[in-house]
Amino acid sequence: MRLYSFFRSTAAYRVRIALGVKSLDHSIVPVDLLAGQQRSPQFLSENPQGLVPALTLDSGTTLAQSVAILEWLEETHPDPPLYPEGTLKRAETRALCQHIACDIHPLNNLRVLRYLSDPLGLEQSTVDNWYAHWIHRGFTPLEKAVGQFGKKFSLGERPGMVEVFLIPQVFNAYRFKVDLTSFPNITALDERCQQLPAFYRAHPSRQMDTPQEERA
Ligand SMILES: N[C@@H](CCC(=O)N[C@@H](CS)C(=O)NCC(=O)O)C(=O)O
Repeated sequence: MRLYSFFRSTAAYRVRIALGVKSLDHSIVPVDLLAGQQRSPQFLSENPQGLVPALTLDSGTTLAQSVAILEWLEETHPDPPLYPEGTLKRAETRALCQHIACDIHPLNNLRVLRYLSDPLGLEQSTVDNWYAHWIHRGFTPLEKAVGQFGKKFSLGERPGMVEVFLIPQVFNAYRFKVDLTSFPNITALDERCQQLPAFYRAHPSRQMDTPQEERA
């Protein structure tokens, strides 16, 4: 499998974590979003949506959209599972994941933040306030949900789909210097996950396209 990725992309980071948790062999094809490579004819021929991640399977088919890719990985490589047992628990997990993927991430992704600056003309400080506002609104219900994991993970002794979505969003919030002191459960969960090999290796500071100055 080939994962089209950008080191800092939170949506690609989700898929990198899941590939690692499931120990699936893959190569990474970096797509430099800052240089606009996502709009190149070559990349658009792989993923007409012009976004990372995209996953090219051994059959040659390319899947787009991180949620679709993660669901495909879970269905075709169920071991270890990223969802809990039981239809209700799985629905609750999907609700948390979609809260992040649909209600937080799209408001704060690269093209939206850029549009706020140009053409809308907002100052960088106002764009930063926009970013922090949506993180605070989004993290408030998540903080309560994560509190129920105690000092463990969403699946008890191990992390699952909630962490796959949440940890990249926490990374991005830190990158934008959002004050996360009112989210101690979330930041503690992030620290626990960073100790685990799949999360450690998927981190944006450890990718082949990570610039020297952003390497861990
Ligand atoms: N809903 C998509 C979002 C993908 C997305 O927004 N990717 C960003 C990076 S995190 C991207 O490729 N941005 C390129 C651009 O905005 O031009 C998913 O979950 O895969």
